Amino acid sequence: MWKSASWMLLLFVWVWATADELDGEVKIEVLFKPEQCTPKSKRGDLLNVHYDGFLAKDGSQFYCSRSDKAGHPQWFVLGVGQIIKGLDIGMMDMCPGEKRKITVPPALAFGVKGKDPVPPNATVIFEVEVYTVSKGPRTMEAFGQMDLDKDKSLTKAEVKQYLKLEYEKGGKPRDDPFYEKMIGDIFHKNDQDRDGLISAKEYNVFKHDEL
Ligand SMILES: [Ca+2]
Ligand SMILES: [Ca+2]
Repeated sequence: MWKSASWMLLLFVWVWATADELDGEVKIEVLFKPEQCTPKSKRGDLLNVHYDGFLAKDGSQFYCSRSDKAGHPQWFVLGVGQIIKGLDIGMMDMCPGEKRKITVPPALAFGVKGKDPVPPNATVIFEVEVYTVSKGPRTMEAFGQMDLDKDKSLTKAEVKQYLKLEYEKGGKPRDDPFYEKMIGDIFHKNDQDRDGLISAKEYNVFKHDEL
């Protein structure tokens, strides 16, 4: 008797898991892959990307990074929730130059409510092109690179130096006011005790395991 009950339970769990998987599946189609495909993106990396967003139901376009924010490719840290979940999943293991078409179900995109102009419960398709993949600002390796005098805390000057180098590496150097504003934002968010320094503990909010 207990045996058939546990079989029922197994069946139930299996059916439920299958339905959940179908609902939550991110479909990845590689449109272009360079022959030299390194480095591959992973969680915590800083990506520079152009992307277009379309509604699956009629193919209409709802977003184009090429016509937004003066057409600069967008920067974000992969795998930490800065972008919709479906893209955090669908953009793993990508190298600079690679292009993908990523189909994302509503649960991993804009959900039952949608987000203007994306209607409720919409499956969305993103065409993404990766420009650069670099060590994210949230790895302790990056912290070590930024901490020039190795005193285990970051001054504004140290952070600025690092940002400048990163933007120059990405081929998009910026002017001073741009860095000053970014540093203001970074310290506002991270310098929790307001002593004008970012300590290793204040910095390392995503990856506690690396300390
Ligand atoms: Ca320092
Ligand atoms: Ca501090």
